[in-house]
Amino acid sequence: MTEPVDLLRQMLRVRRLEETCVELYSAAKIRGFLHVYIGEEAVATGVSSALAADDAVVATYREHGHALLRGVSAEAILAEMYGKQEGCCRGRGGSMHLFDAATRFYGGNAIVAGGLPLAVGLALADKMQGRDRVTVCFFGEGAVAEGEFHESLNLAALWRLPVLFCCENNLYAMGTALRLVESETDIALKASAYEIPAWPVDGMDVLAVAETARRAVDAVRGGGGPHFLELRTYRFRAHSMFDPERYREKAEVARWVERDPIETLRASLALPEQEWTEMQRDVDAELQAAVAFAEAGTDEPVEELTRFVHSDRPAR
Ligand SMILES: Cc1ncc(C[n+]2csc(CCOP(=O)(O)OP(=O)(O)O)c2C)c(N)n1
Ligand SMILES: [Mg+2]
Repeated sequence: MTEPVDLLRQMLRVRRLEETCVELYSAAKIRGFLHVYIGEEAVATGVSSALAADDAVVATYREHGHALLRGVSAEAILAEMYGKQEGCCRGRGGSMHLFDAATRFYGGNAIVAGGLPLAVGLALADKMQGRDRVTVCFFGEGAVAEGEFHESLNLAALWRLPVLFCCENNLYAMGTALRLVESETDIALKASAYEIPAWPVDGMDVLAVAETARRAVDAVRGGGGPHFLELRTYRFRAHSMFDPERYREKAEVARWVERDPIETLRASLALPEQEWTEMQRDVDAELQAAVAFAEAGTDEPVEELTRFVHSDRPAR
């Protein structure tokens, strides 16, 4: 089991990565869309701590932290966002489409609910090949309104596939509040309707997330079929860098910020000030090196831009 202090460090790495992205975006170093995970770190950190090296992760466009936790380097992530060749997708994916086959990180997906069928396919392949691997699929509660959510849960349950569904319920899908669009807002209950064991989890408490995820992953790996976690969390920042946030009250945001997962764990561990300072220094050094790496990266030559768009014509 991952030590609590290591969970703290991992959450801090995700937080600093996201804060760095915001700074770089403001400086126009990163362009396009940018969605950050600040406030939700306990979810990806706790779940990732339960995974083995050859398990797979599928995530959304809010996935920088998930990639980092899976083992994609901060260098490869930032270079990707800069659009540099040294990025994990040669700079062609950008913020929303991080992907890395070596760590079995299967994206980064801009389509709401688009990752669910992909995860079910990965899990089906593992089951057919008799491989002892688990696929974890992260998605927002906005995905619950999509047909793919229901199709994917149904097939995963019917075929008893080794997939762990992790719904990051942060209460909003862009400006749409969950309570205004779903007749049943208990998402774990919805998943239970597909005969999938499903639990709500406090997504601001990394220890609770890690423990529940460990049990769920063990059950999936043990042949128990798909499992489902509804991780109740909150994003502290806007949906993306273009969002005036007119759909929620500042007081509501402030109430959740009081439950900051990093500050909560730090307080409960009573970490000595010196250890905390050192941890911050190490994480900052990692990110400074990653920024320098991305800055020094190379743009793809213009003549290569059509490469990978179509496959080369096979020789006859
Ligand atoms: C199929 C589809 N419909 C609409 C959109 C536009 N869109 C982008 S993000 C988003 C909200 C999704 O919210 P949620 O799933 O709760 O994830 P969160 O952003 O809260 O992490 C929407 C509707 C999209 N990307 N894909
Ligand atoms: Mg949401």
